[in-house]
Amino acid sequence: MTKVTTLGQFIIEKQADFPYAKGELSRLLRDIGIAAKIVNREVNKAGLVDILGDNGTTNVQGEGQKKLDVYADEQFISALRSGGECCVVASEEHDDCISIHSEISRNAKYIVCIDPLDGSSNIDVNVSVGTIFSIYRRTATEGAVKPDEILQKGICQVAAGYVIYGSSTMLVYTTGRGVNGFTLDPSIGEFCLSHPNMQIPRSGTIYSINEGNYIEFPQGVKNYIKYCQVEDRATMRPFTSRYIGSMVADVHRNLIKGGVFLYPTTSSHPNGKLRLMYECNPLAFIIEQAGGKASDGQRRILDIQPEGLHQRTPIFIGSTEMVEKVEEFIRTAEPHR
Ligand code: P6P
Repeated sequence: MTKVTTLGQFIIEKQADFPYAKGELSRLLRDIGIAAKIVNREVNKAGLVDILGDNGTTNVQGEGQKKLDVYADEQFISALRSGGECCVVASEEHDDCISIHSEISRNAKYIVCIDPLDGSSNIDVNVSVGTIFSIYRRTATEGAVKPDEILQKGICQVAAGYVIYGSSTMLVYTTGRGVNGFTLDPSIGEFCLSHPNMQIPRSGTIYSINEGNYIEFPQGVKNYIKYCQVEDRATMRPFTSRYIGSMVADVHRNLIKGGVFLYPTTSSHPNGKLRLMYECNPLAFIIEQAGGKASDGQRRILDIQPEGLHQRTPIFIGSTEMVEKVEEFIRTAEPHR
């Protein structure tokens, strides 16, 4: 009988890694795990209940909100509010940060940035979606949280993770000491350790990009795509193109199999489409902790100083050798004439 380690047991066991830990981060991670199980229940029965389709509202990005977007947002904020370890939540679904004022969270020291349901346009067609979260410690010890406490660089994250609602539901997270994956066992309603110490292959043969935007890409990215398509058995090319359109699913596949996910600038998204604070930074922290790399083409994602809560960035993330090859093509490309 193999030993089953639940997420809760694992978090407590690993708390010993932090000598001064008083359990707040452990409780915060457990609160997120609980909300993930609640959201999973609704995602899994979407189509049977009136929770598919548009909510008839738009978020700060001007994107139409799906009913499940709003539901997931409410569940995570509610779990963080009742858990008492979080003082502010920055969510993709809200223009401004949400202060969590409650008796039990008066001196809470953690800030959570979250994309409650990433890739939600895929919900109605039954394709994997995900939740992405990032956890920072307050830089002040009391009083109202100031904007600069929230706009911290990705290197300041104390934890980050994602939930992928796919053929199975997994929660993958890091606290800066490696990456561990937990699969939800519906028979007991617990996330169980299934992928201990995840490591991304140093290289791979999968590239993941929306080639429909090809004509809008920077020349270096176009050159890299052509490189991927040239036959060269010595370098395992042509590579395989895989694009799900749900960042969590694309990055998760590459974490397991090796590969690179690319979302460059385009004319419709001159600063990139994906958000720094609650998509790129948490996934970059996880991928780096698994031995991979994440950059905007020039800079390490985790070194970018955020200027705004919903700031976007280009991102190239995955197997180190593949990200470095993309950076090389970007660096050496002739300027577009
Ligand atoms: P496109 C989903 O809307 C998302 O934010 C990411 O999950 C995904 O990788 C990307 O946008 C897909 O964007 O422009 O290819 O549809």
